[in-house]
Order: sequence, then structure tokens, then C-alpha cells
Amino acid sequence: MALFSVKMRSSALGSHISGAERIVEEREVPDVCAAMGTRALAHGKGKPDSITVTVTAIDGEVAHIPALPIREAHCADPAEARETVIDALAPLTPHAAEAWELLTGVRDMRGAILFHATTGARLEPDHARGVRVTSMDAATATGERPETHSGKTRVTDALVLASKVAHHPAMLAEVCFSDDPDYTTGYVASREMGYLRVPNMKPVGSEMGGRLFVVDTDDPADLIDYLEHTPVLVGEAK
Ligand code: PML
Repeated sequence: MALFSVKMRSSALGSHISGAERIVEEREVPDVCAAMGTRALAHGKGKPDSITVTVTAIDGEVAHIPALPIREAHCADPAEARETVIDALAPLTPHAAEAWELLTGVRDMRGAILFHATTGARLEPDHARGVRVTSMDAATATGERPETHSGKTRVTDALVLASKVAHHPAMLAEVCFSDDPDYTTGYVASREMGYLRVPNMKPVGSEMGGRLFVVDTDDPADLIDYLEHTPVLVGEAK
């Protein structure tokens, strides 16, 4: 069955506000385009003056992978969230605290930081842009979409992305929080720990936000190609 990638990006005065992507069957394309427009107009970061929706047919097979299982941490404030994230990363890198400082210090990066687990060095070729994760969605055709249609679009989107990311053998962990000032829950994820939701990663009203990958590779070209270009559909958690 032919599948289509539907991508949306919105901006105001040339600066990025939000983006989204779905991989869907042909009959779903019109509804998905409409839903993306609605979502772009409702983003807490501001009203866009430009919304672009692109529809492209996907050539060839799309890999199916399972969703990470979801867990919830209990953090009363950003200090507790910091501790939770650093504890989660500590078995994977001796530079866990530096990873947190780096992530909470970046502004307006569209992509993710690639953080070398052993040295703490940044590996992404363009520091301002970072590495974008695209070409993924929840599986639809077999009805196995995780948390489907429950209104939790943001969590579902983040879980799908995190599941694709964690699947690559060079990926040790991901940490993410939204730059939406109204949304303060982030997550830390890996194949071993699953998707751990972390509340209060930042104070309400803060425009901080970003994504960081702790990786175990000296040559990230294959990893970057996978993250940016390999189409993946994510099914139920195993
Ligand atoms: C984003 O919207 O950019 C990141 C969303 C993180 C969602 C965390 C959660 O609520 O599970």
C-alpha cells in the first residue's frame, strides 16, 4: 500500500514556531493536512504568519518498530527534574551533569544536540541547526497506534519520535523538553529505561526547550542519516 509523508512547518517573521509530520495512507491525507493547520494556529509560542504543509509519496518499504513503554517520574520542581535526568544518564556517561547544563542552555535550536557519551563533545555537524528527527509516525494500518486518538497528541508524537531514536544501536539515551512556554513536562528515554516522563523540567512561562542525544559513536553519519531520512512506523509497546 502506498504511504505518504505529510509535513508541516510554521513560522512568524521568518522564525520557526512549530513542525509536525505524519506517515499515512492516501485516504487520510486531506484530514491530516487540516489537523496540522489547526494545530499550527494553536501553538503557545505565537501565531504563525506562514504555515507550509508538504505531501510526498514514500518509495519502498517502511520499517515497523515497537513503542517504548511509558513511565512517570514525580518531580515537584526543576531541581528535582534535573536530579532525575542526571540519575538516569549517569550509568551511560560520566558527563551527565554537563549534558543537562548544555541542554538547558540552548535557545531556538530546531534539531538535537549529539552528545558523545565518553568525551562529552558535541558531534552534530551544525551546532545552530542540530540534528532533526523526521520520517516517522504511529502505525495506522493495523490499528496498533499507541495512545491513539486519546487527545494526547503531544505525548504520542514525542513517544513515536523517542521510539525511533532509541531503536538505533549507537543511541544510548535522549533527553527532551518542549520550548512551548505552557508545557513543562519533558522526558528521558532509552531502550533499557523506556520513556520516562519528567514533570516540571522548567518553570511555566519559560521558552527554554531542546533535545539532546547521548551517543556511542565516533562517526555519526549513519546515525544522522537514520534519524533524518529512514521512514519508521511505531506500533504498540512490547
Ligand atoms: C515537544 O512538544 O517539543 C516535546 C514534548 C515532550 C512531551 C513530554 C510528555 O509529556 O511526555
